[in-house]
Amino acid sequence: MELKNKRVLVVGLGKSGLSSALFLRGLGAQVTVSDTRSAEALAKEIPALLEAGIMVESGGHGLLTFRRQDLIVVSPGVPMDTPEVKQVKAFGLPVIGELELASRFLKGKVVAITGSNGKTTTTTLVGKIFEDAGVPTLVGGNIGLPVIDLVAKSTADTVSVLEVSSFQLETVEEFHPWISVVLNITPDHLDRHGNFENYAAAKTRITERQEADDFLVLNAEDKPTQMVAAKTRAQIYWFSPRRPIKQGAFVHGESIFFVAKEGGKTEPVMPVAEIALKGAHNVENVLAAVCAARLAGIPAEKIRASVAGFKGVEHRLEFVRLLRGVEFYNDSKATNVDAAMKAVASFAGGVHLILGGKDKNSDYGAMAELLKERVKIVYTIGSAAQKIEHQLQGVVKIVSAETMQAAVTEAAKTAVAGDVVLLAPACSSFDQFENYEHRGQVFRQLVNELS
Ligand code: UMA
Repeated sequence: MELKNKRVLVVGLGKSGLSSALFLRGLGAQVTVSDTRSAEALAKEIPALLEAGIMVESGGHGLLTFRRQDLIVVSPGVPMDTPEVKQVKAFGLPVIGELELASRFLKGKVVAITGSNGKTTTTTLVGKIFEDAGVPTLVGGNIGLPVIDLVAKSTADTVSVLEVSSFQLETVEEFHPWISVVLNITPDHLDRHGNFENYAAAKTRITERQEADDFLVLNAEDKPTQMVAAKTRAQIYWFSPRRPIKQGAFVHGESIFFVAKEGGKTEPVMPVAEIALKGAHNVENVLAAVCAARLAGIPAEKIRASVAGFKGVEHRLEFVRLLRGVEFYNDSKATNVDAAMKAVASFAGGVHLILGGKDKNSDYGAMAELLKERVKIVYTIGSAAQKIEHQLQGVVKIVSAETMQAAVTEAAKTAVAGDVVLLAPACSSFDQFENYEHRGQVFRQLVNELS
């Protein structure tokens, strides 16, 4: 892709936009960045951009700015139905995302991991298994490091393990993973994608460019991933925590097994009890990682050692503290109903659950049965609180806490030894926090300050 002297507009000046703009400028493109945030809000970013010779449009997107370009690169958080984006697409201007831009320059092989839940844990785990096995590995993507930042470090020998979101996949064209993993597809981001079908279709694009010598790893217990199977040319490997699989990874009895080829031998990988992570959903994440690692030729005994040594990722069912017999867990990354249910299901009962934040057009009623079974009290916070209270009325005792501080204080006061206080909010964080990491940090700090 020749970009020297080409006019390129980067839309959005978050992590992806900043890295993309500097990368494009480095290639000699004439770069403009456009962001809806004000110049004051962008005061930290603007000087470095101007210094590099990049033009900045702040405080909104101007249609004229969009029209005067050869290429538009959108950040993941910019919806494709943003009026200016829609218009220039209609004029036939090429519009791609940061992932697509990066994949045109990234050297080596790609392992791409998507799913509604578990992708950060699985990406981190796969990265660790590869690194432990001595594979030159880069880890990035939705996990927090734009893929464009990996380009300079990539070589023909590197494997880039990428967490990819539906937002990023929506705009791919030539993105071509060697191994793709779809962990699960459950309703999420319906505010952005409009409906579940569009969301699932975006996820399915992970395999669009895969060929017969590539691999696609799918969850045999998650129906929507079967739609992905119908759309691929790659070799499919399934995983299941419940039943034997002809080609892929599964749990049988107390152990994990892998079958490399249908009709081939079943090789033992490791006892389930050696997995250090909590929760049944993490067994699925491990099974997916086992498939990806075995397909990359990493021996079972090395995988076993890496998995056993993997203690998990911040903000994902992260153990914070034990206080007077009450355990506190931070699952701030549970930003949708399904993820929150998985977190709750990791505990036998006695849960004090902090729910709420910014609603994503979710149905909290879907949690009713599980909450009745395992949750003592729900503490609501944020702008979704009223909707949650309405949908869960009569299901479980609800305390309207409004803020994280009040929720933590109340839950700590009420919980008794053996109970669990769990932040698994089922909502995004943007009403009260900068992002889910910030929300998790605030929760952790409040918990650590309890006396
Ligand atoms: N903006 C506009 N116009 C718009 C919308 C946004 O100008 O119409 C601007 C905002 O004012 C802001 C910038 O765009 O300045 C933000 O861009 P962004 O939302 O794409 O944020 P980045 O910092 O680039 O982060 C993105 C991902 N964010 C989203 O997908 C929302 C990060 O995933 C990712 O880690 C990062 O790229 C690196 O790849 C976060 C996320 O929430 C963690 N992802 C979702 C999820 O996991 O559920 C998909």
